[in-house]
Amino acid sequence: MKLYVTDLSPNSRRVLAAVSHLGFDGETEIQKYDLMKGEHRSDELKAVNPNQKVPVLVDGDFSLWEANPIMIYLGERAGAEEFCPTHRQGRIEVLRWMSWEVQHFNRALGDIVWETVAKQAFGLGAPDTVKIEAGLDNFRRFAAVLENHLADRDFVLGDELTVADFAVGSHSALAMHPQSQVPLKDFPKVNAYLQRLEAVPAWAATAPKPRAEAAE
Ligand SMILES: N[C@@H](CCC(=O)N[C@@H](CS)C(=O)NCC(=O)O)C(=O)O
Repeated sequence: MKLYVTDLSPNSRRVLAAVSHLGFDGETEIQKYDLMKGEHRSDELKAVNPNQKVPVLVDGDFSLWEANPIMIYLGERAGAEEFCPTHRQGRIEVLRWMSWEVQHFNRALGDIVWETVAKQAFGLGAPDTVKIEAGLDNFRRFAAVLENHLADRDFVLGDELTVADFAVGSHSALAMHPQSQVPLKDFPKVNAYLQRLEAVPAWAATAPKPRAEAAE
């Protein structure tokens, strides 16, 4: 298999972590693009993803883009029933939390950390405080939902890690970054959940590196 990714990207991290968690490292070639250099605007990437975005997984003659379906594909390919349930309720729960994180929770987190962490890391100018405030309002609203949900479980679907956690927790490193301004201390169960995820070996192995190191 071949996986196209980039550094400092929660979408790339979740699929890299899934590859590692499911034991596919040995059979997966990783192609990294530097988005700041426009490397993803290549014909090679366009041939496998007309959006010219990463991540993309190519498995034989099947190319798949969008991070969450890639993780599910890998989970099913591995036959990892606990991590990626195929029974009706589990499957729908995964879909529910993936829809929620894309549309609400990580959209809010992404809006905040783009301004507070990523722009600086990429040298893209000063943070926009209006956008940060809007992101914080949304974050507080949806983090409260997750906080309540985690009152009696360690992970999103219960007490075991599933593919839904690599989706919901995908922004963990950026959210916990000292510059992020994300009010995790107001959501102790969400905070503990993100720490728990960071302790999962495959997740820890894909932690973002500082830009200089990542460029090596
Ligand atoms: N919904 C997509 C998002 C993919 C995405 O936005 N990727 C970013 C990197 S995190 C990208 O490739 N950006 C380059 C561009 O938009 O030109 C997914 O889940 O994979």
